[in-house]
Amino acid sequence: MNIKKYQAETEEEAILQARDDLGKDAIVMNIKKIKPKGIYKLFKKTVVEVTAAVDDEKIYSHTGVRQPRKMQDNLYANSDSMKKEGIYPEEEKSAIEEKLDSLQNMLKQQMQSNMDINPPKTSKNVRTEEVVKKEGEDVEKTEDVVKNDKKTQCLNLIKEKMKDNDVTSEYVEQILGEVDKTIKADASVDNILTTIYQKIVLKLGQTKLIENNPDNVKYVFFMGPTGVGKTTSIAKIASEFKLVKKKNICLVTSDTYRIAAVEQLKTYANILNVPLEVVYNASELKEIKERLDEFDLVLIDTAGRSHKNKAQGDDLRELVDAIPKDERCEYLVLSVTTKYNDLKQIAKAYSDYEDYRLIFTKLDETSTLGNILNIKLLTNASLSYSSWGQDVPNDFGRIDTQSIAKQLLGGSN
Ligand SMILES: Nc1nc2c(ncn2[C@@H]2O[C@H](COP(=O)(O)OP(=O)(O)OP(=O)(O)O)[C@@H](O)[C@H]2O)c(=O)[nH]1
Ligand SMILES: [Mg+2]
Repeated sequence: MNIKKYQAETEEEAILQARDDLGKDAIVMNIKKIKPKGIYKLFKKTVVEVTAAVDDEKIYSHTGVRQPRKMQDNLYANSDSMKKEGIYPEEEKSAIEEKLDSLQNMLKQQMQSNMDINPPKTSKNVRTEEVVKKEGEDVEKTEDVVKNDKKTQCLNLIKEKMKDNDVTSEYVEQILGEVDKTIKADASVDNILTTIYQKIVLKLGQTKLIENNPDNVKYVFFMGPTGVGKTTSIAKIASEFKLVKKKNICLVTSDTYRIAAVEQLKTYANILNVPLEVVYNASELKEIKERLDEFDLVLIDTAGRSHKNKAQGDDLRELVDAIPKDERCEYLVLSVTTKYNDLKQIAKAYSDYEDYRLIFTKLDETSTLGNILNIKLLTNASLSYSSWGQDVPNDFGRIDTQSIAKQLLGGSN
């Protein structure tokens, strides 16, 4: 993992610098504002500092050279001189860091009480268990045992927390296995926790929203199981694009199986004062495409489908293929409350869609968010939006990967 910090006047500029330097796969780990101190307050603006990271393999593919970079190199890539002059030493702690702090304290306390109940082996009892040849060797070994004991205890606690949050054993072992090698035997709890937190944020990856689409991608399909919140998600996105971004949008529904489904979207279309088109099949969508091309964005609702129903799957595929590949994108809407085994089957049913993105709904209905990480790792699809309630147009927004990583490690929301 390679982590660096970038400072600029705006968040966007700092992120651009990070992507320029680390490649397009760089993930934003943290954003904070840094206020200039003392007399400099008068002359210098507050700057935004973005911490970004990328997995080592991704750097190699970006640069094309297998040449590991040192983590501390160029840590403050664009502000070395400012740092040396001490202009920006007063750093505002971001909310996420404060929450990680409280997490660290909690883990430390837990480890301490574990140690009290189950103290690590002392040099004395290790000595009785091992055949010791030299006195010096013995002391060194003993220290290693104690250090490793602490590290193992901490990793075990984190492992438990992740499993409690429904991250599958497979992915817990994978993530901890990957970081284990990089954590020193005498690493502090803070250090271990931060390393794992960063690894999870990296694994959750970059989120991809509709506004990140190229201009020609204006058709957006929403697909997924029944009752997960596809139509509600569309209403929330439509209201953002129409009322906030002032875009010319159109809603389309192909969910003609239920009268109520058309009525539901029609209600939202009326409230937002946007047109609604109803199509019964793929050829009808093709027929009206020329008219739809006039809009900035076309949001297409589809009927909820059981992943076990092949015919429904074929209809959906045909409908999506009615729009050329380079003009559309697909969002698979999933409820985070669905059992992982079922989510796995659902993901399999959509596996022939190469580049879909994931929306997770009903975050308000569960306290364990492991499924988000599980499905992200299973499908490697990009995460996008999440929803945490029924209130349209609120309770909806970009998936906050930092907050999810924190919650998976036992932190509170
Ligand atoms: N608690 C909670 N309820 C939600 C959320 N998103 C949607 N719902 C509710 O879930 C129910 C189903 O939502 P819809 O948007 O109709 O789901 P759908 O996927 O379009 O359903 P079908 O069209 O029948 O497949 C509604 O009662 C929504 O209000 C959420 O994030 N949290
Ligand atoms: Mg619906």
